[in-house]
Amino acid sequence: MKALLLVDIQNGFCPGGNLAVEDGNAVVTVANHLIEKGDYDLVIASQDWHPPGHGSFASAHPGKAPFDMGELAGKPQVMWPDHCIQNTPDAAFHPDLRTDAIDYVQRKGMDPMVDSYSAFRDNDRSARTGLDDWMRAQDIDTLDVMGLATDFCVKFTALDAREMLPGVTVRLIADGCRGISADGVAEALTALRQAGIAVIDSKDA
Ligand code: VGL
Ligand code: ZN
Repeated sequence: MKALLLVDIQNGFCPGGNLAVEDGNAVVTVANHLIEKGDYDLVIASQDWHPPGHGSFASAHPGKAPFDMGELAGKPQVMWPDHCIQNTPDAAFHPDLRTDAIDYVQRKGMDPMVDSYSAFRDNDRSARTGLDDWMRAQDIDTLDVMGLATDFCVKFTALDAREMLPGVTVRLIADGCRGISADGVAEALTALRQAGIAVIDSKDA
């Protein structure tokens, strides 16, 4: 089975959203094109889904501003603007995304005391979301990952897929991703390649 994993293609990470990624909405066209080409047996989407007052929000830390470094449960944590709060438009998938084609949605980031960039497990690597079990049951041999943001949720989702799904070919669709910082994107691509993840263009998917 060939699967497409769409990471956090939500209003919050698109222009106008609370944690907007430059040109983030451009990934919607790439996702829809891949879906419409029809080569994927399964389409999976992750959704950042935070409770109000989540511990990754700068607003939950007196004296901190968005994008400062801070701490959460004793570990270094980027202080994000309030974003993707459950059941708000910011957390909804981009309205143009072909959500009708999504077979499975994995929400993440619900625990107020730990962030979850990866769709597979929390940043402290303890609590798993269950996506790995679900994927294993589907007999997936190729997993193509794309979405937002390259340097955070896409990176950690793809790295966890590589580590937690041995035997599955994991590929990153580079033109289907946009990132928060240029340096972060360059580092992410290096880390992904080092982990054995092919970085490809959507036309070669
Ligand atoms: C993300 C920061 C905080 C992402 C989610 O989707 O990349 N980044 N929450
Ligand atoms: Zn988040």
